Amino acid sequence: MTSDLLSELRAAIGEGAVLTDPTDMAAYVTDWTGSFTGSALAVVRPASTAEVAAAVRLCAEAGVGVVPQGGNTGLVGGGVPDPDGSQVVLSLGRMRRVREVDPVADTLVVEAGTPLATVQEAAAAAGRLFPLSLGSEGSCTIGGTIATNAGGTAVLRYGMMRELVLGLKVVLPDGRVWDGLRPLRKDNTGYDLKQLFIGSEGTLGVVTAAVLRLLPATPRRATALVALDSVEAATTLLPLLRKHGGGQLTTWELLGRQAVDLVLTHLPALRDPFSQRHEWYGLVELAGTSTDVDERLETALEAAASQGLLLDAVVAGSPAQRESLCALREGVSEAQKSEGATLKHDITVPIRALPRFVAEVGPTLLAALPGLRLVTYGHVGDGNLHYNLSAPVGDDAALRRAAPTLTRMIYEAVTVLGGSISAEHGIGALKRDAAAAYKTGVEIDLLRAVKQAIDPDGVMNPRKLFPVREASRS
Ligand code: FAD
Ligand code: 2HG
Ligand code: ZN
Repeated sequence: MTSDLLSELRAAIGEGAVLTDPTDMAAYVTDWTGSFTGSALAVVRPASTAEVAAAVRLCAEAGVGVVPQGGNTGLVGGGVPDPDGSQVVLSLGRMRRVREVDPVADTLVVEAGTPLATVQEAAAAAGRLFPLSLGSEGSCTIGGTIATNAGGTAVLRYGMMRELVLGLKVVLPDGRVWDGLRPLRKDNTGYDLKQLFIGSEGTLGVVTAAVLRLLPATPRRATALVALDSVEAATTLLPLLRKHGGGQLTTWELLGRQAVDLVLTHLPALRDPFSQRHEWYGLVELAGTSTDVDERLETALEAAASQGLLLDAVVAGSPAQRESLCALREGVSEAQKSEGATLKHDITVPIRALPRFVAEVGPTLLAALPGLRLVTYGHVGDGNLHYNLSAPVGDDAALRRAAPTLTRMIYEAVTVLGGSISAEHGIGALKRDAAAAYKTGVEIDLLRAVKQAIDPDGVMNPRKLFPVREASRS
């Protein structure tokens, strides 16, 4: 049975596009965090939508689950197979072409396996901007950013991936193709089908191509790192930055002391730009076409200082200085990974509630596990914190033991404040049980109904997003 499927896959998409050797498959079965390692029946690497459709159809007929995978940078274990070796990983890695940039429609058509950075470069070469911006942009793919509805550091101005997609081509769980690859800004013909697939984490189909929106280029950037005494200062500053930013405010990010310390420890090329240590930092960026952004940033910082909201500020004086300031923020994931056991919480609450969340939850966690390190940072302008935990120095086991309790404390506080346990990374395998516990019965019924309608046999990404008991096939 299995060998029949493998022969049929080889016949459909080519001998070299079906990997079965464990060494060849190794990079596809472990996630970026190293927390999820699975085992696959095969890794298939189709080169076209027709080949994806053929592969999915064959797997569906054989009753084998399909795990779509892009750059494998996901942080919730959604793109790697289960450990039982029963699933096929479908990598989009060979579908990496920017097919068209249309200056009239202001759109870009791209294959799903194309790295995000390639799309940013193609937009820039055409004098336009594709604004999605993530630390993983060199490796993550357009298909992955669509499947996770990725966010990043420019959401404040441009929204998440959902707001940047106009059309999609998707291979459905039975191998049929939905061709919605249209550049239309207006299409009120019923449910917006593409939005169902955006953020569906590979559980409804395989995205093979997309039409993306382009925006005006913003070559001039004004960037500063500011020192703050509290999270409240960061949330209080937001309306002020917005007011003075005049629509050009793009980024407002928070960095806690522990996050900065980890970056300075593990990325030794980076320096603390301040002579004094501070508890909190904000990274602010305005982007536009002229020196107006510099003037606006200066005015905003002066206004903030006059209201006593800033302890200090460093304004980037050159592109290289901007890179170093941004690297302090972008480097946290990598630095924390190098520090040992990590427990990630990608949470969001209404922005006004962020100071209360941080003030109330931190002490309860530290009481539960003395020595715990609170690595708090993230997209404060969106109300989204990466409320990550690092083990007490030298005691990874303690964090592992306490993990369920600590996570429960955090998610309960998030729920009380009307927030969400996943702001941008998704549910995947990491949060599938938690998601079921923290969503309402009505929400779960609706999610199940959508899954059942589109993938009744449970072919796509089994045991992800939904709790294990709901999976109907391996
Ligand atoms: P993968 O990891 O391969 O897959 C992710 C999910 O999408 C899986 O469920 C998979 O099955 C599904 N999938 C992948 N491709 C397809 C497809 N073509 N069709 C259907 N389903 C598919 N995320 C943010 O939102 N904001 C950030 O700021 C951010 N920063 C990051 C920084 C670092 C250093 C790292 C390592 C990760 C970061 N991420 C961030 C998380 C990650 O990069 C994003 O979730 C990204 O969108 C994943 O893209 P990928 O191509 O790597 O997808
Ligand atoms: C970021 O904003 C990413 O840097 C990654 O979303 C967060 O590693 C993390 O927990
Ligand atoms: Zn993030």
